[in-house]
Amino acid sequence: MNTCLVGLTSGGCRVLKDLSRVCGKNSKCIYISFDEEDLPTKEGSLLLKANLKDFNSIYKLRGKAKHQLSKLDDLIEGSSFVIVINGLGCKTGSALAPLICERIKAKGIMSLFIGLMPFKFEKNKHFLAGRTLEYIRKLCDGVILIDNDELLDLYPNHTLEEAYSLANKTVTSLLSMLLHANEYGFTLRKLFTQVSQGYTILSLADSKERVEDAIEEVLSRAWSQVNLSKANGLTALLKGKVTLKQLEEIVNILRVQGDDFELNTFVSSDNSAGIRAALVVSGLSYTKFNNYDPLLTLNQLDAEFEYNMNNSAEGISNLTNIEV
Ligand SMILES: Nc1nc2c(ncn2[C@@H]2O[C@H](COP(=O)(O)OP(=O)(O)OP(=O)(O)O)[C@@H](O)[C@H]2O)c(=O)[nH]1
Ligand SMILES: [Mg+2]
Repeated sequence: MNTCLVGLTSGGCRVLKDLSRVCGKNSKCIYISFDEEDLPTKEGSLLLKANLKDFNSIYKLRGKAKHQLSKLDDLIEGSSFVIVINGLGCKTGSALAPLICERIKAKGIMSLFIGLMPFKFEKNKHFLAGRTLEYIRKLCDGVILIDNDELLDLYPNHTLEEAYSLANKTVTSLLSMLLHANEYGFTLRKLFTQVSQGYTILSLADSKERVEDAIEEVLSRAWSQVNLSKANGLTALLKGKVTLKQLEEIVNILRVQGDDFELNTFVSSDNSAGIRAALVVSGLSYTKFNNYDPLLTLNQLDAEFEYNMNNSAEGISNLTNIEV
């Protein structure tokens, strides 16, 4: 399969730069941004031009980008599979992601979108991230989401740059297992049959000494994002030394998280000390990110809120009945 990796704007380019160290030989890497500093190399990159005043509006940025993206067609020519990596919620990335995904779809190329979701303290980005995600979901064959709130838990005492750097290493080392899937007996076709249904989240654990701890951590993070029992696919990715006995235990632990899902584990043995684990949870119709777009939750009413409203409505009518 001819795989092409596309990194969009600051976050997407940063992750792709790390990923290119492990996957660059087998896959073509394309960096796209309005900001020259995001592009680690000139070769195969698309530096989009815009005026300073265009940065005030997503709509203007899209207008500027649209004409310049025809070059992307040449860059992805001959690819049978494109992976787009993008941090959602900021203006430039959210301006570009739908345009890029539309273009890939129009060419009939299979695509996987890997979205970095904003931190909980980046509340102002949630709405845009939620809306963009909904749209992208319809364009791409699969969507894998990485919740930046996990970084907050994993690296609370690091700076933002340090946390990005540490997390991006974990993300890329585990993504590389998916992208080199055939080496580990897991095919991209299998991955796609899982991620093409509903949403998929990728939950990470920091390097741990014991496999059991890594699995426990990754499970508790996944549960904090989604209801695992509603998933229809679980894939555990492990990097490090795992014995057969441990593998059996892991499968037993994962099996009881739900009742009717496809379970896959794949292990990449390496000599590094410690174990890295990630969990790909797929086939989800609902994740916490659905709440980022309040329009998607219009039919979910807060009973407590309604009760208070009714009470205060009574209060108001009582007040209007008071004669003065
Ligand atoms: N995991 C991870 N998330 C990142 C990284 N860089 C940015 N993000 C997240 O991605 C989202 C978008 O951020 P950026 O990629 O910096 O935004 P942008 O698309 O360049 O947009 P502008 O701010 O307009 O330049 C935010 O929620 C960030 O928290 C990164 O290296 N790793
Ligand atoms: Mg940027």
